[in-house]
Amino acid sequence: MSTLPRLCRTSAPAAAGIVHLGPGAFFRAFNAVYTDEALRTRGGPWGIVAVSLQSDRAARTLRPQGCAYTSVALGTDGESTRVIEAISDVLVARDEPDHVLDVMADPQIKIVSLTITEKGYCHDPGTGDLRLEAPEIQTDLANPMRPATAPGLIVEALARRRHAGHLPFTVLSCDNLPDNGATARRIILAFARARDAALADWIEAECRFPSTMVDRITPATTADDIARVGALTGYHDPACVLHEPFRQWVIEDDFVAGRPAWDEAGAQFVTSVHAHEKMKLRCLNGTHSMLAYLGYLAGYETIAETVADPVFAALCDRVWQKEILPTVPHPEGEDLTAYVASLLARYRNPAIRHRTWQIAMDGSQKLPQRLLGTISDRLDQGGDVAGLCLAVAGWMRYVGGTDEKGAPIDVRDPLADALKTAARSGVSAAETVDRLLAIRAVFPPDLAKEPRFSDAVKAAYLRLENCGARNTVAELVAA
Ligand code: CS2
Repeated sequence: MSTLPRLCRTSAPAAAGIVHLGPGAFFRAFNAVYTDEALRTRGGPWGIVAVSLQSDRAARTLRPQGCAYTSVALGTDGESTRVIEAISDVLVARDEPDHVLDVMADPQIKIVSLTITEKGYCHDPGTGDLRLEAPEIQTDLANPMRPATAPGLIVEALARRRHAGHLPFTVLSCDNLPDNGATARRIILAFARARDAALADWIEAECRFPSTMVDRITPATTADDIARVGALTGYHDPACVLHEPFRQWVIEDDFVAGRPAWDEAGAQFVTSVHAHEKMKLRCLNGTHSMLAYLGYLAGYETIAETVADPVFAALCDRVWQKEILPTVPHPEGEDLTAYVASLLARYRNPAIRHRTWQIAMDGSQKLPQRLLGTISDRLDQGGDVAGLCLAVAGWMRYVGGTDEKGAPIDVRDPLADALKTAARSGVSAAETVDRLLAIRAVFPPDLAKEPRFSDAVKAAYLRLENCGARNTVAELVAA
């Protein structure tokens, strides 16, 4: 138990205009920080009601401190701390679904934003379609007034607004998905259509789903972080969040009924986020996942430790230059060479302890947009994909659940059981790879049957088994 006084709110909360689903570390380091700055400069009814679907952790930690918390930017030259007061309340949908739906149906709420991670969309990451047959979706369709999923909550809230004659809200996806606005739209319309065609038609005509590109490296908060923030600020704040100084938010300016002045806080408003999204998902998240699997197998705990090893830094350079950048359209105002150089500097930041294990989570949901789309595009160009295929092989080796020293890996993934079974049932490396490539939720059939891809993954998988991750990476970058 901390002996420090509890952090406490100092200003009255703004009237709520946003409901945010998924109040994890990223939201507290990103959306709420931008909103806090917009509220401080321009004011307005844009307080945030943060809603967890299941966990009561955010409510338990934030509510006793009036929903204020400390945001700490960890730079290479020291840290800077700020108290964020943009959140006006925190609710848990599992415990009080009616209250959450009442808030979401209130016409004062103009935006429902989301950081629910890839799996929160209940979709098939390979195709982008809602998994209508998924048990949690079937349960929500059978009890639409007591939804437990994000699509279920959003559609029920929109149904109530339509019934009351109100405008819908803007759905603002802030997850690392391709075309995240369009993906959210497709899923919500599919869910609504399965409930009521007229409701789906109304949502299709009236609702807005702008896409966004979000970027700030934010590891999960640990007990050590809470103690460190206590030492820095003199307050006990279990809701604190530690992140890098860098941030970038690119948003399509298409809202039903206004938005906070996020541009005052540096957000970029554009008509299409497509090029920025490809740049970020492929260059940053693609290499993050690559470093997570191969770095973990090589025995590294964090991304900073992994890229401190020169062969891994060289691997990043190789895949950016030869494999990823040739597939990325040029976003206006960006210098792609400088962008990837700055990524390596961000990864190297020793103050950020971003665990390879954390990033390795939910690979089945991440691989398509982070690695597989790039591989398909690069193969279409007749280009090199050796590094990215090694990353896919690293994932396959990781989901088998045993590390290079024979110790178990705690694989967290909605498909963990199926992946482990597939990864362990092959009698040879080639057969193991074939079994994993047959998983349609992850690998599009055209790519899975492309020999330039499958042969490279098989060769890489065999090298990983025989020589270990570090040697395989060293061999590739020396070639
Ligand atoms: C990371 C991202 O955990 C992960 O999968 O790749 O959370 C990454 O840190 C952010 O997208 C950076 O903006």
